Amino acid sequence: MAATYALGIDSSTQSCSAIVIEPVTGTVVAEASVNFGESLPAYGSPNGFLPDGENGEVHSNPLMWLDALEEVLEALSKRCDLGRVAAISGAGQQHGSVYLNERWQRTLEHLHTGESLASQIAFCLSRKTSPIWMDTSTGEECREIAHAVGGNAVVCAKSGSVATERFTGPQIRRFYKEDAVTYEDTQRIHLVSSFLCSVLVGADAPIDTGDGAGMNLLNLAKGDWDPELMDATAPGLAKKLPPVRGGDAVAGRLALYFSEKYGFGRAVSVQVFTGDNPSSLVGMGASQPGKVVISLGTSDTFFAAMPEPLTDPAGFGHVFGNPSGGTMTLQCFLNGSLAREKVRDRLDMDWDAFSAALQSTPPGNHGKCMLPFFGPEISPRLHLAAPVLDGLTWQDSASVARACVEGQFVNMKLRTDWMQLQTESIFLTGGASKNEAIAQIAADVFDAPVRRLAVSGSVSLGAAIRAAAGAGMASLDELEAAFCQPEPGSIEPSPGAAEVYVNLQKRIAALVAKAGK
Ligand code: XUL
Repeated sequence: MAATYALGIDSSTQSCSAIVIEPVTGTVVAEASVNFGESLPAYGSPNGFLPDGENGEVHSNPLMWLDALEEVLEALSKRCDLGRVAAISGAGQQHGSVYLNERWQRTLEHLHTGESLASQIAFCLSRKTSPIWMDTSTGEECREIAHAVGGNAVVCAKSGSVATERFTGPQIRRFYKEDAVTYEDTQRIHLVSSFLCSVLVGADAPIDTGDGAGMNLLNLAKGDWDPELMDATAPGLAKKLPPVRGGDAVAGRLALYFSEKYGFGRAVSVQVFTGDNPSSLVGMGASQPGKVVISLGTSDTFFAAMPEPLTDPAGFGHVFGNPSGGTMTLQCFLNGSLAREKVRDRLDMDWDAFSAALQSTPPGNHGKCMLPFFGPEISPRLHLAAPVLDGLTWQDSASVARACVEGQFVNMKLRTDWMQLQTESIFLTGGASKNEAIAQIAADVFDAPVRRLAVSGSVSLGAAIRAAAGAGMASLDELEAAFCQPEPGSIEPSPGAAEVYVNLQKRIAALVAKAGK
């Protein structure tokens, strides 16, 4: 049988998922997912990371990611003929790092099916656990890195983001300061994405510009490591980092281990892996400028392909490489679903009542508004004990519900204006995107039609699409047309809403300025 399939892998915070697509027929052949907490309880990580980290530390065991990868491939091999896979790519949760010793390269070259990947790679870890994106322990290291290069404006202009706690550079610096001897013994530092890609090709894989930009180490304009940022981070770092490549680079051929164990062919091309957000951009069909993706999850994220490589003068947003070329932007809002849920609970409503409240109140809410932050927020950086209500009391429940959602989207609009995007349509995804009333407010605030995608796993789909496009199985446009179609119908902005929200933007900006004093 001809090799007509492409495989995409997504190693995320809580699970490893994969999808096999057949570009020529536009079909999804098979899918599988393994939840770390449920399927691999021995790792003691019910939510995908080791609980009870101190001082903001959040770590995971990288061997768990390997065991999950094997379980996913095992499940897929029972659902389809993996011998028909021609190309593979993947994505990892961003920012997380894996520390490897001098045995790494040799072990990769000699992977054998007599033992699992995890038991062979275990001896290669110089640091047993990996800090992941939820880790906030590096405030001091961020300040030190920024100071060393002349301030955060310099870090941002070079790397696309100010020194950021969860980013890999500050995490590496903290490790170096805490344990200089083990840092010295570390020969290679990989991201989650490049670690898994290396294992698949049985050789050290590059880091792509999409995921590499989440490290505060990559010079975005040059597409390569920045010597000054590396020096500010830790000594001898240049030797410990793999090379950087664009998202279209091929990392190598799939290692024999996988052919022997799971039935893959002998000539499978593996394209360099990327971060989960860059991969999702592709999976959502938004890799060209014009479409904006808003993902409403535990935290809300806003991302889009960028026409120009700008950076956020306020220092809250990020710029990453776009796996399809150029750059993409990402802005993360901590107060997403958790804030909506807190308001709903305080109003003693279920989601139906919450939606009815949104529908019974007009755009602009008669001037009643809210800064809907419970605890820390990173866009903008504020730490409020409770939301700020303006012209509103908690008794006015329908208006409170609207003020919460309007406050979130208006803040999102304010925080993303620096991107200078010409938004033709907004693609809404994530749990809350199904809520019609919430989607309507997004359309009104951004004055753009909102569409929703049928895609569930946009990260793994993006990886499969990249693999297929990279191997020349179809063009990116053809793949997006076949696999990334929005659900029929769009939600149009309400007439006159745009003017109302211009005023609300001024009010919310004033509340933010006051709260920041
Ligand atoms: C992005 C970020 C998260 C992780 C995990 O900057 O920290 O979205 O990529 O999904």
